[in-house]
Amino acid sequence: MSKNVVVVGAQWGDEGKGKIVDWLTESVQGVVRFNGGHNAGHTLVINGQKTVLRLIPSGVMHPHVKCYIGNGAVVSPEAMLKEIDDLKAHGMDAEDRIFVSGQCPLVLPYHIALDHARENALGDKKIGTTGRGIGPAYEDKIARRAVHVRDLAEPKVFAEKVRENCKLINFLLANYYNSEPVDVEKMIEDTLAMAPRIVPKIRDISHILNTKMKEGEQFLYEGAQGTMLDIDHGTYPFVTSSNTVAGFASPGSGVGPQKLNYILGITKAYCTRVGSGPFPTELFDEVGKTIAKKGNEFGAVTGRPRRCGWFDGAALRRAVEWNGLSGLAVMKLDVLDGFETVRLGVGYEYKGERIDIMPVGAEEVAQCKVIYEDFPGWKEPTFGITKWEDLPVNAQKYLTRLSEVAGCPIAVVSTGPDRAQTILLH
Ligand code: 2SA
Ligand code: MG
Repeated sequence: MSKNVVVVGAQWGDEGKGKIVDWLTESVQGVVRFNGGHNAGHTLVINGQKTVLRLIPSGVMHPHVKCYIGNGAVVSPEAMLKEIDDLKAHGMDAEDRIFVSGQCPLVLPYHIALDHARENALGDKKIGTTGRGIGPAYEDKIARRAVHVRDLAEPKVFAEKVRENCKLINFLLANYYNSEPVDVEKMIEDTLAMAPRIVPKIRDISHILNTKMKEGEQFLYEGAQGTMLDIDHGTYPFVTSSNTVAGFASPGSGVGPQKLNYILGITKAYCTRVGSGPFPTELFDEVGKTIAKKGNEFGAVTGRPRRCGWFDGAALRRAVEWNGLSGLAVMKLDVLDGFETVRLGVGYEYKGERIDIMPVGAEEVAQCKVIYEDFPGWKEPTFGITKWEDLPVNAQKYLTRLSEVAGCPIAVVSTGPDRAQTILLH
């Protein structure tokens, strides 16, 4: 795969980006996060050991790799340090290889309090957020009142900004949401106590990346969440608060779009979603439960059970367009082993017509009835297979049609959680 690669989730998140980024990291010098925060949960299994990464890029398990958190991400100092300490406790000291843009908005306890209060107030209309304060932190950014990572270097400026923002937030919490206001001075003190470990990590990430690319270094841009959760294009309002599509790797890290050479879309061989919102191929029967169990489909951050369904080709087609995908990595094929029949969504019936691409907007998507093609399943296990020729013929046929419906070639097939359990096609 060529030079600078962007890896994005092509569905609703949890496609297995962590494994692929970790795997591709062998051949790059740095991995860059450009959106989201510690709402992401990227699970890696290396030599049988499981690690969950949230904010730290998934390339961190390779000691030669530098990890960059670009300006498009939001940073909780507490979550960041906890993750670094957890890694250390697992024998991976990455303290000196993690760098953060001073321009990243901070996620502070007041954002978390507001996230919870909003969700509670929405009742059964709730978004199903991860409760990590991500939405409110991006709200501050767009409203031009964000407290940035670089403010941690200026305690006075930091405290003033937080105090000012909390006038409004505490008013809302107490008077509108009927919930506990935040102890502002304690929050300032606790956060500033973490500054001595965060401030030394601040770098001009954009300039570093541009300089190093000129010198011939290669980078991986690691997206968080998935395409259908994109704030602009996803099933709004059931989306996250950042752009999850590949194009955002550019403004989210400060490199020009022409520097991004290959866009790899990660998809499962089936489909999952966590949180509320429409999901046309969702299964409510035993098959869905079997997929959830075999695929161990629980939120890596919150532990919530993920909703499961068949592969949705009409949604993937959209992801191919929105991201400009160069290739697909199809993950967790082995989870489909042993089914009598495997179904593939190839389009929808929508307003009495057949369409082959997902419509835009949550209400529109909710009205879609899926048109399926059925494939005979395969009895032989695909688990751990490393060559396309070794896959059962029925699995090959299923994947070939999946690629055709999505309108994108398959570059990688994953047959197990370990780095080694991977088929590379081109
Ligand atoms: P938020 O917290 O404001 O970003 O939530 C808004 C929506 O975005 C969804 N979202 C996610 N969907 C899948 N995976 C995510 N990360 C964790 C994981 C999720 C977890 O890897 O398993 O542990 O629950 C993630 N992060 C945000 C969220 O479900 C809302 O629909
Ligand atoms: Mg995840």
